[in-house]
Amino acid sequence: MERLTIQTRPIEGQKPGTSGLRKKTRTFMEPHYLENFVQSIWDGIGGVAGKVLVLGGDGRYFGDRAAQVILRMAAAGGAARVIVGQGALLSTPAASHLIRARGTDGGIILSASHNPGGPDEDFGVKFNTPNGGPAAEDVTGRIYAATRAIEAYHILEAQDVDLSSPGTRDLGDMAVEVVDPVADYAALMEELFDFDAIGDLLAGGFRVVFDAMHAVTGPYATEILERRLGAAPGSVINARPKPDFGGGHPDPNPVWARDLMAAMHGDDPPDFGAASDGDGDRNMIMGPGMYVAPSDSVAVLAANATHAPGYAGGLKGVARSMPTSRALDAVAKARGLDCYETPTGWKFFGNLLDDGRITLCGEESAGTGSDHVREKDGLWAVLLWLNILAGTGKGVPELMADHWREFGRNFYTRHDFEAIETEKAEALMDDLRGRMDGLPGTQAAGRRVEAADEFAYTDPVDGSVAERQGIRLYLEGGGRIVLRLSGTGTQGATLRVYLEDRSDDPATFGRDVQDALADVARAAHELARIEHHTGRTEPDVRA
Ligand code: G16
Repeated sequence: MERLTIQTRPIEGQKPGTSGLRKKTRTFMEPHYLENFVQSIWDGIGGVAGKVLVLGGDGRYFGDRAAQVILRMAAAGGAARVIVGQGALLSTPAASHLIRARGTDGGIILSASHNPGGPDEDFGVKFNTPNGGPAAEDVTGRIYAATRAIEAYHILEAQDVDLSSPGTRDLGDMAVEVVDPVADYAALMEELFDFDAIGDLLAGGFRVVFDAMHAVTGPYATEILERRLGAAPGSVINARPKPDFGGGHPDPNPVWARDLMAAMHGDDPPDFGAASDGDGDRNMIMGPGMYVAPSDSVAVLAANATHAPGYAGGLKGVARSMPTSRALDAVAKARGLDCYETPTGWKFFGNLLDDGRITLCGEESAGTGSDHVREKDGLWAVLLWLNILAGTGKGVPELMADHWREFGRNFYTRHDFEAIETEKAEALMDDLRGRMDGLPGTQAAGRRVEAADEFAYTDPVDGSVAERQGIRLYLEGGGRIVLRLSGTGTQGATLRVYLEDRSDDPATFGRDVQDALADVARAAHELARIEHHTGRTEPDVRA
């Protein structure tokens, strides 16, 4: 087998975003595009000679081809071993677990998360470090620098490696170890949760539905929920992973998880509903006729986690991304826990988890997780919910009602304005930034602005600083508006407007969320001059 050195040149735009490099699949399929980025990962981490890596992805279109290229490039770089999920499949949390459990030097995850898949849709490549978490800013910075200086990449000339069944194969001098993608992850879940209690709940007639959205969690959920916990066969729907996710967006929210919404809002709904996304790290939780907002979900999990054996000793602390609602802060305050506020991006939780400052964390974007891995984890959240429902004997609506009575309610929604011209989106942010200092004391939509700032984060563990992480406008009475531009889109810019309001009055807890936040939304439009800059009056998505 010959080791080829291919001359190349830097390709524009290979800067990793919120979570790795995400682009149109056709962009990744262009000559040298994938190879340039993979070589830059190797160069950014000081080479792969002698190293052990993990490789897998969410099964989207082009993932199988990309995996073969990456294996040949790892072999050419002198890697000792690559551990690959069978069929090149690994959910993001399962990859994080394997990276940690096998003591490896990191891994590559092939996914564009909740974005659709297919030749005209999205693809992504992300490097995770030996702690199992997404590479931190210093590492992604070195990778990006390497993409701008690259002159050549190295690849082995070889046939495809058989990834269709477990076993170890040679690729030049490198070992390719193909593993069952589910086994180790399922064993970890059995350590953390009381499978007997959950099994008893299900045996007692408690019905669940889990929508895998034709994405990677199908095999994981079928094994854990149906085979190990005894949920009725067919409880996992859309269970077979497909390269185009069956033509849908594998995004677990009320807009895209249509089958789940139909089941939970239909006649005789199941007691509990959930969905996960393309790569298995996000989650959506529902009760009969009821959607649980991700910001509420992380607060409920923090308040009740001790029902699960893995958290019976209590939590060290908690964290949320800045735009996530402050429902979690209310729990932390009542329980005497430290609560950290980080920029958007799971990578920012890594140091807090590694340093033992927090046990549990979550984000408004449907991500929740704990120190068991270094990624957010969709099925983990589902199992913790089930463990809590089994432990408390409550249903989802009852648990939520009790939670709001104890901690108050943070009404919360996110309005997304998608595919805006990048210059216009940046002009909006620049304009608001320029006017920010003059806003406190002014009124918008009948609400007084109390404070305004732009979020910057200093990591308490390593002192690294992340600036310009979103503009915050605080309103009198506990309201808050946050504006930032998404770092995961592949087309133009997405303006995210996060709206929150607080109530301690039980008479309001049943209000419709969009209604409850209508004046905060109007204030956001006025203060940020959204129509003036973008021409838009309505968001594309209300999450
Ligand atoms: C990624 C990050 C999350 C972030 C989300 C949305 O999730 O890991 O931390 O909240 O993107 O980011 P943005 O608002 O910049 O689009 P995922 O599930 O897409 O990997």
